[in-house]
Amino acid sequence: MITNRTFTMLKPDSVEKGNIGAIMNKINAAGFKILALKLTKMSVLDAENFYSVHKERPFFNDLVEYMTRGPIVAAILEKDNAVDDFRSLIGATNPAEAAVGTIRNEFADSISENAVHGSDSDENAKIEGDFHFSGREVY
Ligand code: FUP
Repeated sequence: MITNRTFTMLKPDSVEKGNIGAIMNKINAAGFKILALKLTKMSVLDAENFYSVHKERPFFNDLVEYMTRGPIVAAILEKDNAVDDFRSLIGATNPAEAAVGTIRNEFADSISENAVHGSDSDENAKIEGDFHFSGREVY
């Protein structure tokens, strides 16, 4: 099991607001190495699959619409303790509860449009990275 990689998406609101560079700077400054990176757009089917764990939740349709309304930046990141350290860097799901200095505190407007995704386990980091990148896109 890979334990030093995580997967992130800079979500459509981050791209729309011109925050790609500022967020990537924080990721670099926190010591993450970029192993894979691209601007891409999720289809409705992609988003429904990616967030299938939430399919019974009341916010599911809004989440799929949000995640498919424009391009995202997808990346695989490497660092010791990557999954936990990256979730600390992005902060709580609800930006109103995200600690000062975290990415969601700085760049997210609401729980439904919260700027970035970070994998919640090593297993999901691998699944999510494989979902977005082929082997030849990972360095
Ligand atoms: P996180 O692991 O912090 O990305 O959060 P979750 O997996 O719990 O949620 C995934 C996405 O669902 C969030 F990024 C935004 C959306 N969501 C809502 O819109 N409302 C909620 O109450 C919870 C999550």
